[in-house]
Amino acid sequence: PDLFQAPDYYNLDDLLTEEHKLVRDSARAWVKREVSPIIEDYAQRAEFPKQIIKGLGEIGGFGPYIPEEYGGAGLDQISYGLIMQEIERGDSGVRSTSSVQSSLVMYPIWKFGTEEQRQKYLPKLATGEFMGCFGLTEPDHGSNPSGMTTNFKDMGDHYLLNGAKMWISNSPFADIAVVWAKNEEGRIHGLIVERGMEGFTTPETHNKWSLRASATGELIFDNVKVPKENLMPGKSGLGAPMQCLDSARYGIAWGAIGAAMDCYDTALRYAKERIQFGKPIASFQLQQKKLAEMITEITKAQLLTWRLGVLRNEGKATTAQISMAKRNNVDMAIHIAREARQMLGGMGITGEYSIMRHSMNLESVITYEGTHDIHLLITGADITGIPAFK
Ligand code: TGC
Ligand code: FAD
Repeated sequence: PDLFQAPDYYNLDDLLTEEHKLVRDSARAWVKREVSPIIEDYAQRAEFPKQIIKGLGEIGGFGPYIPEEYGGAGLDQISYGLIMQEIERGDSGVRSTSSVQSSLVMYPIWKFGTEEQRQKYLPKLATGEFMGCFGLTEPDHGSNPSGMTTNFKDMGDHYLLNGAKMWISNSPFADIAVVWAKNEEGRIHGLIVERGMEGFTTPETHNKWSLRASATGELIFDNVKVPKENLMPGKSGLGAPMQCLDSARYGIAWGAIGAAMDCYDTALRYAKERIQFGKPIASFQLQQKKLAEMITEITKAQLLTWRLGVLRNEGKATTAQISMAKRNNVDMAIHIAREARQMLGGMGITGEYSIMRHSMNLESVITYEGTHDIHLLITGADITGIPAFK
């Protein structure tokens, strides 16, 4: 009773194990205690609440599926999804921090790094002692990362890195950056760049109206000397960062449900309490239509992600299946946020309620990790065999 309301119209709980429910409920309780009471203020001030980092590590928010021997939580993909859902019920920006650290920093080090790199970085990333960021997007290359110009040269005893990345979540405070850059043959590789390396700077991006509680910035490399042991040797080519994106996009598909649930719960409660024309607004058919459609869409999204989680646990989920879920669920959430905002009338635009913040946050979520258009084209390419992006 102490926890958030959680729409579960099709008894999805029956499909979860005791461990799934335990993991979800501890994340839910933590978000209610540590995130929800403070997040609106931080978003209004456009500041990342650094004090939540330790707690995020404790609930499994950093590397939920990374093996315990490296400090991760060793959980399955459904538990990972449920953690993302609960965190994003609080705020998409906090979920971003968790997604980046888990799927875009820890995942590549775990999958493509050397044993020394795993030992050096993963346990500290799992607790939040080290924070990481992921540099793929550049000022001139967003949807088409393969065109990147950031590059490194082999100087014998080290690499020399030059270029710039833009729109990088966590960059202003990250201790390390997983950076994707081309070698002299034009092949993409991942390098671990550490704060403090000469020529490496991370200016913050200001004046965002979206994801205000998440810090975003650039990564600038001006003749940065990167030790050779910082290259991740396990995989090269665009497929390496794309494999990380598969994991992060899967988490976002779950996270978007959390934001939608919070908007739906808020609108339902408000509609039952708000009296106009002598009746609760929930008694009017137009408002019932909005609520009924919201719970229908949330339920469909829950079933999609649950099945996708099972496929991922079996190692069978395809990139195109993940694209479909990311695209559908973020679009679902952004529509629900907009309808829920209207149901609160004027109150909906204030920070007294979470809806407007979710609505603005979701404008980033529908753009990052592949835009709404790009995910549609990935589905199109998958079903026709003809990629339309080129
Ligand atoms: P394409 O020709 O399709 O592929 C190039 C090579 O990569 C391989 N590949 C994959 N391998 C493994 N897993 C995947 N998911 C893969 N996807 C592609 C592919 O097999 C091929 O290999 P090879 O050996 O044949 O060379 O590449 P393309 O250049 O045509 O681009 C395809 C496209 C447009 C779909 C893709 O590049 C794309 O998804 N663009 C969107 C970019 C994007 O999502 N950026 C995200 C940046 S990170 C971020 O936003 C973090 S926000 C985090 C937060 O705060 O939560
Ligand atoms: P563009 O690629 O320029 O796209 C502009 C428009 O053109 C879009 O509507 C797009 O759908 C459309 N378009 C592009 N190509 C096609 C096509 N072939 N056919 C049809 N339409 C097309 N990146 C990182 O690497 N790391 C991060 O941590 C990170 N965090 C982010 C945080 C925030 C808050 C934001 C906003 C972005 C972040 N990104 C990050 C970058 C994000 O991944 C890119 O913004 C995204 O991939 C889109 O690239 P772009 O902004 O350059 O848009």
